Amino acid sequence: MGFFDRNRKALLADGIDPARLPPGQYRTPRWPVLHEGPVQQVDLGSWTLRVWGAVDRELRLSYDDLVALGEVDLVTDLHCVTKWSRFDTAWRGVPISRVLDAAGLKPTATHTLQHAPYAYSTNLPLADLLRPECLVATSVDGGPIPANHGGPIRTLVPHLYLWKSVKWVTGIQVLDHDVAGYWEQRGYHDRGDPFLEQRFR
Ligand SMILES: Nc1nc2c(c(=O)[nH]1)N[C@H]1C(S)=C(S)[C@@H](COP(=O)(O)O)O[C@H]1N2
Ligand SMILES: [Mo]
Repeated sequence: MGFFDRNRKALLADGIDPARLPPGQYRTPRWPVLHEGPVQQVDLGSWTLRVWGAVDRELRLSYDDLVALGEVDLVTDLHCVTKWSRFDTAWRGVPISRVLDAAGLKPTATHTLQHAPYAYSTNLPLADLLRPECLVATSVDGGPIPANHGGPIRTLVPHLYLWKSVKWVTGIQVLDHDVAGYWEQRGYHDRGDPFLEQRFR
């Protein structure tokens, strides 16, 4: 029996439905840290989220503006393209759909680019970010998001590989066409559904 089969048996033994583990992934209780460039030290008091592009009103939300849009809690599994999955991570945050509603989407809006310092970006069809489980996250596992995991504020796009969830997020750009992000320019898949193993193009 190979490594991945043993991992599925271990899930069953823990009473977890192995169907939650996408193909080619293994479960880890750890939470690895992965990113390009240095860990960003972001001060919540001066943090802003810029929302611009194919919207009715460009926004620059402070942390208080963001939280005023209303937070939700959810528990999700994380899947990294480097093959680890972390189950049952508890998040709080503002649904990205509420942020985009506040900006007002133009009828031409079809795609998005999320932005972060150090030229990190990732693109997605608008429909993916509008899913209710996609958050501008403000807390994880009952506390602040650690800086090395993209805190104090990162996005969470849990139905896709984790490179689509942006640490230290600074902006969401709404577009009327698709523009490849940082990893997508380097051969990663445009969408990245872990259950379809959309790792690379
Ligand atoms: N700003 C920023 N966000 C990023 C990245 C990055 O390099 N910079 N890397 C992505 C990748 S490839 C992964 S796997 C996850 C890792 O998140 P974690 O370190 O919290 O596990 O962050 C994603 N978001
Ligand atoms: Mo990744």
